[in-house]
Amino acid sequence: MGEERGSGLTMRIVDGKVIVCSPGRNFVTLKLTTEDGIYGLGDATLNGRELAVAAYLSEHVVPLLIGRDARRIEDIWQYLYKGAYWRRGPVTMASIGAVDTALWDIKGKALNVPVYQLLGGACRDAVMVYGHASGADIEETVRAVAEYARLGYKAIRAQSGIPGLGSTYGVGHGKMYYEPTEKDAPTENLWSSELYMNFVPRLFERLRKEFGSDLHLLHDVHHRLTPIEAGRLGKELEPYHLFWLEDPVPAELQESFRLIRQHTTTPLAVGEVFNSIYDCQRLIQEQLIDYIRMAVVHSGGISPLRKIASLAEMYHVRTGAHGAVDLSPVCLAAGLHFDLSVSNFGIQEYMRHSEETDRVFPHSYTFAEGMMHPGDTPGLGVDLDEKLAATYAYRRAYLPINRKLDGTMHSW
Ligand code: CS2
Ligand code: MG
Repeated sequence: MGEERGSGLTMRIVDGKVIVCSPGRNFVTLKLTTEDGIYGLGDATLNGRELAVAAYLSEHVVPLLIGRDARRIEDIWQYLYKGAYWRRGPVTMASIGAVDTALWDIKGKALNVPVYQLLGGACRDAVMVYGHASGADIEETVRAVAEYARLGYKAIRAQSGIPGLGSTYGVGHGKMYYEPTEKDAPTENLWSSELYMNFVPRLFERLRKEFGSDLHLLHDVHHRLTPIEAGRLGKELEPYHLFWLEDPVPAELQESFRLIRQHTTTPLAVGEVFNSIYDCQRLIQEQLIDYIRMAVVHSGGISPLRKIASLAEMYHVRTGAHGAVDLSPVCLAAGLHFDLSVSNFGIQEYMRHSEETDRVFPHSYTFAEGMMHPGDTPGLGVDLDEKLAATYAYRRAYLPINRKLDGTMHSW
């Protein structure tokens, strides 16, 4: 089973443990241990559906890994992807992604190098990240953007409450931390595309007036518009030179981006809910987007994400990985190694984790002047304090849902 001829060495996987904890929010982590005591971590968190992935891993994947050679990363990925018969899907891909990430971590530790060195080495000194500024109204959002700029961020995503709508997704309660889920049952938000589209250009007009043209400004539509509405919004935002407009429409229908592209030069970013290269191959090959936002955990790991980045590179599409709080520090670290090593990196999302989360996942990555670096610790440079993790019990939590003013379910 997977022995390399002539090497005389093996590094058998002897244990696989799935750790579910909730230091401020829910995380699922896979820990694989080899016969020589080296262990690797992989993030397997699927926000709001965590236990499905935990069961997939512990019931169906870990038993297959015991005795397998941890050095054979690509072969194990193919074995789990093709061998499942049921390819793709967020649960499968988050599970495979956790295995792949843990194996890269192990290989880095075994060879005593940070993972980015295994991926071809650094293409840049550090990785530009964007932070999340939000407020209940324009004035509060302006203050939040100013705070991020003061902290050194070169790129800031701005979201604001919309007059006439009670609560809006993407608008945080606290200052620096934003948590989208609610315990026990989903919050129901009200939505009006008309009110939203009339408001957003005013927000960015104000932000450009306040901060000038150098700061990168981003905005997330959260899949809420139709293609023609997104075309109009993109066009109206053109004078404010956004770095990107994210998830303008639900993206199951890749060709819908043709319509948006016909109407606007505002750069488009999409992909946080994708889990396979087949979710974005048309978007990339027809150059319908500018940034692909898939992250390590939900795309099936570092190995497949590198293939997606290579496809994107051919078509002038850059990466802009999802990095919200539900992607654990293990995924963030894996993302930073990936970001540092691919030539067509664009930007990395960085939503700060809570202090509780950071204590459970000690890490070597750092933030300074709007840039991040994964550090030079062998492997990914993230650990998991299992004892501390065990003090934070899992609690069911859901992402909000969205209804139009007449009660119709709307895209979240
Ligand atoms: C958002 C996230 O970070 C983003 O761009 O869209 O808040 C996203 O909704 C959550 O990560 C979903 O789990
Ligand atoms: Mg988003």
